[in-house]
Amino acid sequence: MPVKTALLVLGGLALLAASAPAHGIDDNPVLVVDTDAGLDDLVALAMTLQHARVKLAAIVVTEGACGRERGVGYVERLVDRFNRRDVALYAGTDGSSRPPPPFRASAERLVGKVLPDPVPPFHRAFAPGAYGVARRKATVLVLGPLTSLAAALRAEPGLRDGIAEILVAGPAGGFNLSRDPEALETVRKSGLPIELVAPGPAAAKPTAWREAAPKLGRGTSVGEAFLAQLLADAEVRRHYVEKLPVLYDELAFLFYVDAAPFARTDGNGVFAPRDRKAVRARFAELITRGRQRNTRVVLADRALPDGMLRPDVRARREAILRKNGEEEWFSVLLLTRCTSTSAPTPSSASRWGFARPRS
Ligand SMILES: [Ca+2]
Repeated sequence: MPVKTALLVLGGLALLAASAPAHGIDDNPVLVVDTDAGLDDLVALAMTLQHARVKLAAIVVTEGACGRERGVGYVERLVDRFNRRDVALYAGTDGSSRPPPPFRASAERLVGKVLPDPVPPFHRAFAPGAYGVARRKATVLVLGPLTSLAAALRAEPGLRDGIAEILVAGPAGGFNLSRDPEALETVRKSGLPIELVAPGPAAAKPTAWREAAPKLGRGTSVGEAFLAQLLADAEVRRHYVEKLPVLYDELAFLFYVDAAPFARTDGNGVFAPRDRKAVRARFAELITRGRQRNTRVVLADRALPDGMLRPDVRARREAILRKNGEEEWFSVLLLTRCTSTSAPTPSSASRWGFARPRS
């Protein structure tokens, strides 16, 4: 990144440093992910797609690690695997005339290896409205270059009113910010809060992953099965673990879910993980907990309103979730008649029935 651009970035971010992080899946549950479909993007998306409480409204696939057309086809395969066609999937803008980065050919080949077979296209053409979510402000989680987000803000400046904040994976000089300096300038000038989530020593992947796929949980979530498949391929493992020895795009999603294991690294809105153990535990939790199968079963993927449960069952639910998790609670739900006949009230219906208490 040219020095002048870097200074502009830091200058812009310094203005935001005084404000506390505004994000969080509880206070702002609508999320839009902008991705360039690298291997780390796929892992971050796997955690996002299977999370029971994240309201993922849209995914935009911008050129970067992968080209736009190839990338959006790859993300279609991933979204289909998680059976999340309820999420609006958009191709990014074709506004970038930059030559491909030197690692594109290998990124496209390796990403293609770990995904399921191609599916008939279902993505939408690029539209600025991808970042605009009706009624609620969105957090935009940027895992690739800012090209599409900037194009949307140029085309529809009013979009900024619908965006609560922008979280970008990577440090100020990282690929996602330096790939398209003009886009960075547009986003910076929008005045929207920007926070960067940068890797550091605490983001190191376990060296054991170089040898074999880790056993992180019971192997029952779609996300864990996907990670295991990804790391079962020696060539992919070499790239994902040795060439990229730290969590990168995945960190931004970890930060979105819970900023506690992160600390501000300076006065410029850049956060980095401060506790390796906490980061690994959160990563394991997010990849292993969530969607258990890729077909919908009754209420499996929906929050159950408190109003549908008798008070004693609500207390029992909390105890089960604390002790044995969502899978156990769902089994109990299927086997027991525990719903009441009273209709949920609007306020109770808006709450997360399956929410696990935040620790
Ligand atoms: Ca990326």
